[in-house]
Amino acid sequence: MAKKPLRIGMVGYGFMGRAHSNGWRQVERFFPELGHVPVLQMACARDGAKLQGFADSWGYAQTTTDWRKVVESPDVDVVDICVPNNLHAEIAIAAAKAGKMITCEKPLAMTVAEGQRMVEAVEAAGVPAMVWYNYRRVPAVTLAKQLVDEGRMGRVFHYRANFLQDWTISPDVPQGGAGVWRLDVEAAGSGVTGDLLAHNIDTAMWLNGPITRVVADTETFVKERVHVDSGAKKPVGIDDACAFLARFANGSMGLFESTRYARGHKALKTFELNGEDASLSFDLHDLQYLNYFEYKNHATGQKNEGHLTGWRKIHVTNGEHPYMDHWWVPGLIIGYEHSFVHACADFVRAVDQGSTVHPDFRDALQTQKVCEAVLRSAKSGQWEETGAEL
Ligand code: SOE
Repeated sequence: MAKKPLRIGMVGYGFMGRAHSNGWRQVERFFPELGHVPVLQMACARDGAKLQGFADSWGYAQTTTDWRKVVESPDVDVVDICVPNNLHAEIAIAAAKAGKMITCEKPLAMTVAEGQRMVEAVEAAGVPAMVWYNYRRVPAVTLAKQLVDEGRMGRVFHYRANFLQDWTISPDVPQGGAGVWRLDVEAAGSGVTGDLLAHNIDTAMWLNGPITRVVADTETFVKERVHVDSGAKKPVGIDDACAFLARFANGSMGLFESTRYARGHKALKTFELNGEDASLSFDLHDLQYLNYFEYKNHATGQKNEGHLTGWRKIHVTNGEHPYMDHWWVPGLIIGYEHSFVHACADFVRAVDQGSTVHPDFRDALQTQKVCEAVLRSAKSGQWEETGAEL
């Protein structure tokens, strides 16, 4: 059967522009069963010279420096939004109104109110809309979800996660501009809460249900940084570090920490879930493994006690593991970039079938609600309700 093209209009060409472009390019080769083939149709960014280099290396057919041309183009089916957070809403809402499908980088928006408008726009237009919380699609993380859904954990007591980096310790790192827009509150909305904890919150709520309330503490260690646009020092408005306690709707306790000031850590991203019957844990540095401790088997009721009790380190590379039948032979690993290929595969499959792909804008809005409650709590010093529901 002839495959149909799915023409991608990429807005932005930074780190995520490359990660997504690679995903769109690879997916056809490794998921040949899909009915649509992504075509890199149009690339858009403000800097025309750099844009051409990006378009040439990835094979985009057209370029424009105006995102409205992407949204309005009859040659584009999917608008892929990879620009700083303060531009997500305007582009996504315009794309939805133009009837385009949308894939949007995380976090969804600057605020819950903005995210709500984005949800309304895509739901009114009835267009598929996915947010790139890519870590869900690391096979070991997807396997964790499978184990939870199989009912293996029993009553959940604890969920803890962290995401630690160290790249902004120097006061000489500026704010604003390529990459470091993440330090500029006007472009990013928040610091580690929206940039890093949002990933952890998305995975946490996917695995363990809604987070209902939070109490948080944040810190901005470097109070002023040069802004790239003006060359002058400006106050830093983002959170450099954030720690919060949480309660999930299922009664379990949550503990989350993120910072860009953990000297020696580039991307220490871990989570652990402790249930009455089992525990599981994941570490992004060892992303091919899921660690699983089974106390009581959910099917037989048999308890694992005695001298052979221990954690299993599951090498998630077998054909029966999520996504892995599309890659190499058992035992051979895949990496970070494959989580984006998997997102593309799931998105294209949903387009083929006319079904919904998660996390959609409504799912990502729930994460936004938790992020906002975290920042609210850091100001109020009180527990704050999140209003998140799934
Ligand atoms: C920040 O350094 C960053 O690139 C985030 O923006 C990404 O979302 C995260 O996956 C890795 O770290």
